[in-house]
Amino acid sequence: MRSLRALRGLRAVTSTALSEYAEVATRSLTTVPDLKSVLREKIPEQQERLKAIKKQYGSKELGKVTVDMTIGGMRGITGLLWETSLLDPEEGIRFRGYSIPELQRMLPGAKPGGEPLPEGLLWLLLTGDIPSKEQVDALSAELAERGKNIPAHVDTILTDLPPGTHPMTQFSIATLALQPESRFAQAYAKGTPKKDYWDPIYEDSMNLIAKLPGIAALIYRNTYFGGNKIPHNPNLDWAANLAHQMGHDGEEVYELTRLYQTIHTDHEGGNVSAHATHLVGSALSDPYFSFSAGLNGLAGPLHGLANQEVLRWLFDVTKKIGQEPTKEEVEQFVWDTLNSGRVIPGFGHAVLRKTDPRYTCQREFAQKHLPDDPMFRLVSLFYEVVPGVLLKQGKVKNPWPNVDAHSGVLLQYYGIKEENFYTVLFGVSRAIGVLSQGIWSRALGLPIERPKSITMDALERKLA
Ligand code: HAX
Repeated sequence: MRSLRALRGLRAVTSTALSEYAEVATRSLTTVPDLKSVLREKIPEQQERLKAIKKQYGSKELGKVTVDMTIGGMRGITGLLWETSLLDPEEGIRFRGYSIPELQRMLPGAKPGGEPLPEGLLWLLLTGDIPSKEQVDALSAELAERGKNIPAHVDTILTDLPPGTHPMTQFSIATLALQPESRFAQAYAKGTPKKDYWDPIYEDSMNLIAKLPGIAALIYRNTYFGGNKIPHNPNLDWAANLAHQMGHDGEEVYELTRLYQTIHTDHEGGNVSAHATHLVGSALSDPYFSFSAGLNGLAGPLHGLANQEVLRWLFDVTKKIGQEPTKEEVEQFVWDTLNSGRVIPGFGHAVLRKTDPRYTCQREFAQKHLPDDPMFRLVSLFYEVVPGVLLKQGKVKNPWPNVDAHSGVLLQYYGIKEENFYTVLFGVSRAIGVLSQGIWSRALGLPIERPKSITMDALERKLA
């Protein structure tokens, strides 16, 4: 079996080497088949599967669309094919069928029993297979190679931005500044046929994912440390390199970064960052354009920016009532926030109806590593109090905490105190999910997105 796999890998790697996009893959030749080879073998089968689904079920109904759904942000309309993950309102996210606790057990870590390496999740999202440690290590090495050089003009563009430019603005601009490197844009201009689109999209996506830790660290060091940069360490994995280049070293902060970067990757297709990336990519805009669009959506306070907002809100509490408020004081603070017309950041969700398992695994990390941290105790107190208040208020469909309610407190504990930067860390991770799906979208030949809109006039005419 092993030798058969090796032989298959050798054949696939040899054919990849002939491809015009394969320099990097050939540099990381290993005895196991590389990610692109494994993916290449899976694509025809999934193309046939989609064809069969269309043929057999193409005219069947998946559900009805009510006026409330149309007005309510297309809420609940099953209108997208998204292969990499699926969200269950009660259970939470499953990545290619695996829950977060399962992935914590099954995906290879930097050390046995450690947090999963996000490279392993990237492998899983692209192939549907749990990779071996050997495969993950080879992918880590490949990403390190692809990501080691950030073009100098990116730094120049970032440093020319006005002081105080939000890190998410910088992140989106930096992503677009890499667009001239797009292999897909070059291939399309040369007339590459549709069936081959996935290959340069794969190259762009992997190059972008590989460079994101360096880009994020560049923004971090420029914004908060006067541009004093820390070089990439080729011996560290992708996530540890992110923490390292930001200037935060140590096995625990590396472990947190690995967990953080794993759990924020994907949350099926309808959330704003995923959908925006998918939508823009469907016009055959390359991954630099489409991911930058996704980042612009992630920068909204109802989506990814909520992690920054949670921290500010917690600081507000400590400023107004001190580090150790009572339950009654917290309850009053929550009511005051609601009565002033604001949302409680980090609580609620458009799909979930239970505590987000991404919240739970961060809570478990805190219980293990920082049980006595005052900010963790405060977050725990909010976990006890907020759902009851939101239920009493009677508006929200889900009173439970989401992923953003916890992440900031963990980052603070390990010295990453600049809350304006938190959504960038989310964005680095989100690239793994949305770009993996982007590769599959092109491999499956998904068409340009074009839902129908309607005016109030037309709606009244139609339904009167
Ligand atoms: N605090 C106060 N009010 C809330 C609320 C919260 N945390 N969550 C929902 N509501 C309100 C809504 O604003 C809405 O009010 P109106 O009827 O006046 O418009 C009502 O409750 C019903 O909303 P819903 O159907 O329960 O929730 P939505 O699907 O409309 O919104 C949101 C989902 C996540 C945007 C919402 O819960 C929210 O604003 N939460 C706070 C911000 C936040 O944490 N965002 C991050 C979500 C996870 C994520 O994407 N991470 O990136």
